Amino acid sequence: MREYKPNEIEKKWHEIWEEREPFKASNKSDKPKFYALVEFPYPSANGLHVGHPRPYTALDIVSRKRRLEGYNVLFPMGWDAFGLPTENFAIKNKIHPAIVTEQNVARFKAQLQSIGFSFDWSREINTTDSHYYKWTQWIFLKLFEKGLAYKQEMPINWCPSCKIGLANEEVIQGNCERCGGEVVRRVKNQWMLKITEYADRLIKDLDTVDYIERVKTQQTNWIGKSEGAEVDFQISGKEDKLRVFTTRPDTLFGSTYMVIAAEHPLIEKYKDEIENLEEIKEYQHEISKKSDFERTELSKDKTGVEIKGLKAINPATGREIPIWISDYVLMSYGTGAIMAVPGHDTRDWEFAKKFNLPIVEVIKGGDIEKESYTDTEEGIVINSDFINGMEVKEAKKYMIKWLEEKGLGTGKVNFKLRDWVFSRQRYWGEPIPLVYCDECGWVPVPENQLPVMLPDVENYEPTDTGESPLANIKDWVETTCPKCGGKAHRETDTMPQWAGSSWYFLRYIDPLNEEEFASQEALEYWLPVDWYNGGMEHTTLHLLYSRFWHKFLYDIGVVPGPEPYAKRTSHGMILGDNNEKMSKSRGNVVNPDDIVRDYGADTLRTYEMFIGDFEKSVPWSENGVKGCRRFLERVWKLQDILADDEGYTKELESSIHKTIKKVSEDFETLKFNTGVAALMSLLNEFNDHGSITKEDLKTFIILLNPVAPHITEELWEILELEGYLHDTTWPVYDEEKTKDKVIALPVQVNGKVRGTIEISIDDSQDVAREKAKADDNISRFLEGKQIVKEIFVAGKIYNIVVK
Ligand code: ANZ
Ligand code: ZN
Repeated sequence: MREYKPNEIEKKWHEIWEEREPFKASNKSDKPKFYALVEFPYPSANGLHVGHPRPYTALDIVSRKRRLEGYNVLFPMGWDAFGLPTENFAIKNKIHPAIVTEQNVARFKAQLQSIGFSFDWSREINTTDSHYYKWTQWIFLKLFEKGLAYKQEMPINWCPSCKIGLANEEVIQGNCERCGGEVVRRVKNQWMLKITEYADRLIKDLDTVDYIERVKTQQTNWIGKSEGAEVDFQISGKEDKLRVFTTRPDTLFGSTYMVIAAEHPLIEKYKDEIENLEEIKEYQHEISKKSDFERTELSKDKTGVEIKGLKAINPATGREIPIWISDYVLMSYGTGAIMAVPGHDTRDWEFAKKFNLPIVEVIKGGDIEKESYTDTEEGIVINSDFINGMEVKEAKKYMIKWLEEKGLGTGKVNFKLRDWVFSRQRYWGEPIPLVYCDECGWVPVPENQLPVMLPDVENYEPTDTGESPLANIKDWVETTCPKCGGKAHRETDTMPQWAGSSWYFLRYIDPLNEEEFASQEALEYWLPVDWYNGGMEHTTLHLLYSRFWHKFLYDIGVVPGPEPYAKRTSHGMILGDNNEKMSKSRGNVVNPDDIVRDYGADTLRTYEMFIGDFEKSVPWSENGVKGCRRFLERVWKLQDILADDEGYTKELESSIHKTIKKVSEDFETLKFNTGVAALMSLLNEFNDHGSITKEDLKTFIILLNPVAPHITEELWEILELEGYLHDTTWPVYDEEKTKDKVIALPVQVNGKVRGTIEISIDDSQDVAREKAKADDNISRFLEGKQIVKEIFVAGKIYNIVVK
């Protein structure tokens, strides 16, 4: 027997696969289809780390299994290559971002190929390829045409160090997601996409897809649907009303003061009448530096200033109440003003305690001296005139009706979700295909002139004015209006990194199509994606954005269904061996290249799956890697115990059927670790048994193949099995044979165990009696005696009392 040399074997099989193309998907096939998708990587300068292969191996296993089960499988890969890190790296090292991208892609691709993933490389895509971004621009134009892209002065999150506007989602606890630096607010004219128009459907349609629960919950919370009412509070002695949004109209009688956001226009309007304008201005200035996140942090000490000289009237009680400003009320949500109900809202309660404002109990059940009572399920309304005694739920409805009848307010649904800031003032992104004409306004570049190519420039460094570097390229910017032929200039902002990934799964379906982003026929065949696995960190960004774009494409009739992904699962992170997140700065990054070189790709893959529960974060361990290598060595040595005859090993039959069942099920239910463990224990049984048939070994290597494809293909060849493993079929099990049927049942005679009988668990007491009588040891105690009592517990014990 040869030595197990993974590097040689793996290289050999990569060549065979490249030559034979067993993983190539066909757009015309009679087979059932299966579309497996993993998130395409951003090709950074760092290369892969061992976290990347975890989800890739998982869906590679599913894809390989499906092919053996007779499916036409699409399992593609590509590059999400626009974006800041590449641009920043390019600037720092004075290399064009396109060249940086090319180098990084080459490195990533070589790494992925060395691990032996069964991607259909003939469908490789790259978001920075103009043949690709032509269609990203095309989709943007469709959005623009339908009024879903608009330009607006926006206070945006500005990262002074990256010199870029960030979407809310890219600001993590007040800091830039990319560089970690502090984010400030700045007003900028930005392209926006109206994702809010799809908010309701984005929640509702989650019922139609098979996503793991935490993904559904996170998306639902992020979209944040709130049902309640808008209520008008008259400003005492003035024409104006102050409108609030509340989810608790049932507590209106308990509103003892109001709070408006610091930016609320009411302040500017009544500046001459506000007695403490100076104090208010000072407060406004103080909090203008803070992000929304900091302002609304629950734990923080409440601050605020009363607006002296203005009062509002509670429409339910008719009483005058004070108006305050505080940072805990945001201008960007609801109406930018609230009715404060300190008895039943935590933040209002803390604020009222601090500034000595009255607290009125209007829902029974708590102790509002100690804390606000916020339970909405149990409470009964009190101190509230005509709604006293009602349950909260009923009172809400009643109050909305009352407000509407009196013309004081209306029922209202609000969403936390904001429109998507779609402009970036950077170079390395898709140009926004619009031109501005003084006569015609914003005019789309005609479809037949797409793509609007990203111009080649000398200097793509960001400008301090916050304009995109494209603004400096005069002969690119200056153009003619497609509508009137007059002078016009191009939009110089580019799209955010999320643009290309919002529809990439569609392009894989028909990647070379020059006429359409994909042919209708191919889309009909492949969609929806059957299984999409990706990181939890993409739940509220990429996953939501791509669902939004897909719904839009569905609405304009260019994709066949309203949801892109039938199923979504997610993996846990791989941590450093010290249990910390892997990162360059912590120095605990493991490079898969090293593992492949020292142990082989099959060992890497096996360990990636065996490391632990797929859905949980787990620390890397070099010892674990070694254990998996030893397992594969033992698999290799199974050749040694191959029985000469082709005989059938009855003893192993049940174990084999059980393992087929276990592995088949585990690979479908994210239990890759226990699937591998089942193969390890079958291997132990083989060795305990001392010999195995070719047939049993064949079954074993097919089951192991999706996890460790190289060693198993090689063993297939060594065993001189027919054709190639990748052309064979997945084994089926016989449910009957997976059951532990025959057991050894202990038999007692007058309280003493006298022997055991081999009996099936389904057998009756009569069968047990016959077997006991037939057993030499037991029958000795029965002969010449009379059976007076029997206790038969199937599968456990058979007790006979004789006289
Ligand atoms: C009165 C009230 C009584 C409220 C009560 C809550 C409990 P969600 O569920 O997140 O939508 N609110 C409204 N606009 C706000 C803004 N711009 N900034 C900060 N807070 C705002 O929350 C809606 C509730 O948050 C609203 O209902 C309002 O307070 C507050 F017992 O109104 B409530
Ligand atoms: Zn014009």
